Amino acid sequence: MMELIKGDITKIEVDAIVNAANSSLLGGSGVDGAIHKAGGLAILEECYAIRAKQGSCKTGEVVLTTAGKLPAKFVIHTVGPVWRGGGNNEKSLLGNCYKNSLNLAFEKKIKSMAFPNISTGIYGFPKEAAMEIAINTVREFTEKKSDQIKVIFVCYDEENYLLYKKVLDGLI
Ligand code: AR6
Repeated sequence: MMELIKGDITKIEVDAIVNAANSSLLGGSGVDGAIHKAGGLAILEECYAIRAKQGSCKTGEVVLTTAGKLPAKFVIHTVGPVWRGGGNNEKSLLGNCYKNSLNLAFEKKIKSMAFPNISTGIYGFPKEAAMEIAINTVREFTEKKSDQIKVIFVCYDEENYLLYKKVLDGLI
């Protein structure tokens, strides 16, 4: 099941929210900064522990932490690709962010999760192409693996919201 919300992902009450992190896992600006700021130090402490164990998080991969003070229970941190013109595997790497987040949620028996528009801010991924990858990857997961997870796309900016709305209005 897919839903669309315009707003701030730190306010969403779901089992897991997804963070558009960077490979250091140590925070940044954008949605990453907002999540660490609202969630408090517990998230960062777990990120440090994960780094100590496995090193950095590669593009397209995911790690799971507590959500600290956020209304969500968990944060799934994923590292989106930096857009470098499209010839550097950016599209499949972005697909991996969604796929790996969904698979991790499935493993952890998560029933509801919220995605931000990964890579479409500082990392410069074209928004329409990113939206198509996000929706298609979730659809494919729903059809092939499980339709038991409620997926909410949380768009912060109007441009992303309208792009998602255009497609999802025809689907949900
Ligand atoms: N809730 C939901 N979405 C948000 C929020 C929020 N509170 N704030 C921003 N967005 P970005 P990236 C949207 O730049 O492009 C960080 O420094 C925003 O409108 O946060 O993947 C990391 O540490 C945009 O559509 O992430 C990395 O270094 C979307 O979130 C780097 O930025 C993603 O924008 C990652 O860049």
